Amino acid sequence: MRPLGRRLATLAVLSASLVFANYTDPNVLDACPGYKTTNVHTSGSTLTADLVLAGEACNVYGSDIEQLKLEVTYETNTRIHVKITDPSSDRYEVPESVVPRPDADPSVSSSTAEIRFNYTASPFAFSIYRAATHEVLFSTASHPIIFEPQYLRVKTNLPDNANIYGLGEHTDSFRLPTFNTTRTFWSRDAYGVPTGSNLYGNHPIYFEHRTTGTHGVFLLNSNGMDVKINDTAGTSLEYNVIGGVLDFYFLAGSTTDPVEAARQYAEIVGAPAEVPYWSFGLHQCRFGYQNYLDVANVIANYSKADIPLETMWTDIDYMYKRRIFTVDPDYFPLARMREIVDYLHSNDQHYVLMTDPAIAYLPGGGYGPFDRGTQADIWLMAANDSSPFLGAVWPGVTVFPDWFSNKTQDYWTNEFQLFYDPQSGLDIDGAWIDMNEPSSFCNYPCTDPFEQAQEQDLPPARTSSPPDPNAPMPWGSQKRKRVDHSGDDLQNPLYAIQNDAGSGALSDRTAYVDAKHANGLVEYDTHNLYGTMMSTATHNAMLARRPGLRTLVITRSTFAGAGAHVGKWLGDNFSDWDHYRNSIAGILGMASIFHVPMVGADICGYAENTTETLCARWAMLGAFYPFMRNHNADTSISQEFYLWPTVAQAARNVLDIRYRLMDYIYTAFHQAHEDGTPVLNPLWYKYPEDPATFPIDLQFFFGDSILVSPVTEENSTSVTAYFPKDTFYDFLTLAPFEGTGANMTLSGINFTSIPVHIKGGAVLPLREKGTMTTTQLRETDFELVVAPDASGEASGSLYADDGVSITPATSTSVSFSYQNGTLAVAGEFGYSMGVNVSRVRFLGVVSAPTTVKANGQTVQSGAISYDKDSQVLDVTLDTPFNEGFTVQHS
Ligand code: MIG
Repeated sequence: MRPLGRRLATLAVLSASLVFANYTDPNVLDACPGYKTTNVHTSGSTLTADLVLAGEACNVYGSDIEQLKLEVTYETNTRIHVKITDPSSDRYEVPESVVPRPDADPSVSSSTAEIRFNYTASPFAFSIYRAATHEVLFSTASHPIIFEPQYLRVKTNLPDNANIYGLGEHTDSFRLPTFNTTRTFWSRDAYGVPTGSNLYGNHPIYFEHRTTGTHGVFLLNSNGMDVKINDTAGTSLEYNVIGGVLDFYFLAGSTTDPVEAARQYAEIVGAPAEVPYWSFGLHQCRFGYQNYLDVANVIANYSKADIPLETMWTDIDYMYKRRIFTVDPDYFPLARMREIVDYLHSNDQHYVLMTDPAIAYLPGGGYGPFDRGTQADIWLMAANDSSPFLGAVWPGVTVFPDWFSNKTQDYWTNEFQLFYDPQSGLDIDGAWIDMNEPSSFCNYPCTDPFEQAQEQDLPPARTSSPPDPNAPMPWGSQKRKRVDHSGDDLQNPLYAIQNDAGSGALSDRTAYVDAKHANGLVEYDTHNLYGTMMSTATHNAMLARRPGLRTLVITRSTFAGAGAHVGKWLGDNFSDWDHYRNSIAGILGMASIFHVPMVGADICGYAENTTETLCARWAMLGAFYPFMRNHNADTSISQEFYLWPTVAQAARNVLDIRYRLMDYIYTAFHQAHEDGTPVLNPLWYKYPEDPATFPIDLQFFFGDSILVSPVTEENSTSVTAYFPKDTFYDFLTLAPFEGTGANMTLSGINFTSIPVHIKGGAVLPLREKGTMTTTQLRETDFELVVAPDASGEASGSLYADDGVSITPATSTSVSFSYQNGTLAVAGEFGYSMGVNVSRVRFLGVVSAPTTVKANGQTVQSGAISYDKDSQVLDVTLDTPFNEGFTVQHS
């Protein structure tokens, strides 16, 4: 029988609009027969059954598969795995090598689990509900499952106005709209990161929050898909997937703490990798530094402006004809580049270079990276499987490494060793990987004249002649002064996902869907994994260069699980206020849901020209991105922070705050690595019963307790922000600030300040002051800020280690607790921090103390100061931070 799609296509000649209306008409899909359940077996934690087509096939986008296999496993008390496959064929599944499956706990059964699976036999429909309350979380009732070679459909009913988060990467609101919303999953080079569009990465997980709890649903599938959320005939969420299998993980989350859903998701995709301490410093980058002197001048200028620059970056400009693993001998000569790296390293600064996946196709051209890859036979192959797949990227015509080949890691590691050799090459500290959707400028061979030009092996357009190869470096022979500051139709499946690349075809501007990978895989299925696989390979290559040391790899394209290896930036935004604002939802998605917490947007904006006020505001917002990098497009005006007085001052002010908080956020990253606790929190994670917090995505928590409420409008010096009913403290004055559970307007916020509040209930280990490098910062004393909640209590923790080792020989874990006027500091001090606790600052102290004791001994009055306006009691200690102690005031 001809598939309905084709039949409709014939009709389309008569009435196109009507036919396409039918495609999305839920009634057509809901009228499909679905399956009936037979052969049900249950044992311990599993249920298996056969699903047999329950009526005449509807063949919407291909032929309905007659019989399916259902497998339900209670994997943990909070996780149910529901898998539906076609036993008669070898369908693609996301390889274990890319996303290793989590272990199941054999002691778990359906009677212990917090969520349960229920089904109706005919037509087959299933639901997931909370055991304790019978609240239904997911239900396919009255929406038959459709399973065809290139079309899978599962649809669940949702509560009206459901609070759905996730399903990224996207630039939509953090809480997704529940009407007319399609989230498309298909990696693409998404210049301008438009809203409502598929972007670079794919994370098919959502959390749904209700006042009764938060749960998660993860569909482990890397094929192209549209997830539609609609409110016609009741709110619903529908998966439309063009391949693979239905591989769902349902997470119970929690009825009280939303963060549990995040922790449970980490059990599947892996908790985030720890990053080096230095990577929390400020990063400066741009596309369009013309030559090595430009780069050197930026380094020197940051130093002159007393703005702490931790890491310098260089984009593809350094390459010879934009070929990876080369330097331009005229503009970026190797010897001078090595000098820059040496200078940076001798000043405790760092260097990162870009590496793209696409490799210049230069047979017989003597280009080692191409020749060695050809020799090793590791290229992604064209559909004919006998010649490499060709695209057109920066160096002209290119081939692409196939990360599925078992020889590709060795190849990549070797290329990294050769080019980034500390002795003879460029000793980078981190890697930046771009264009790994993978992106291709045209569907090669290119037809458009502009695209044809890209195909040619041209040197980049340089706007100046080469610099003097022997020019003096701007820092002379001086070391930088340390300033004390801080079978299918792959091309055209009948169900067309809403890909925004080029004309919308799956192969547009990327590897063709019929390109062949090793192990018999095709791009059609694995496309969404390319960036993540390159990430892992790059992470491994960097580890091989510096065994045992953590590394910073920042990628553009990600799939679920990428954060266990690498961090990411949010790609090509614009220098405008919309992108400034929506960056918050972007980082929240990555850090609080997808577990890619080392994330940031291009500060001051990438494309087009920034302005002084936008850049000032963005420098300050960006100081609360976990990954803080100023980056800019080649045709945009320069935007280093020192270029405008206001921006420079804004940067100095906020970097002082960021650096003082560095051990706090480092501790949060360690915690995330241990158990998946997010390093950023949307407000509703902390106030799950307050519906006013559910849509908020212009404020967020940096770590558990730092509430950031940036100014969000151009030219404004005020912000109307929501303050939950709770006790807060102003980060700078430390004075109490009562949230009323309403919007409050903060005004008089000049262009060098940003509202930051401490949530009551926290003890923060802050460095005393910011410094010019993170190395200096680690030699700076701590002060403990005790910010009690309404009941007069507070707690916190500190984790410290050498900041670089994957498995540190020693570490320090300190816990702080405060109640009844007593701060108790206790812990394991295995790692010697070599600094003091200079003082303890008690906030919200309403009257001058009568006595203050440290370790039970009365503290002399000279060491105590109390300010009744700000209600801050300071107790100077100057005690080595290598053992526990108590401080008590009454
Ligand atoms: O086609 O390397 O998103 O950060 O500056 C553009 C040049 C390629 C895109 C990245 C951007 C980078 C640029 N790259």
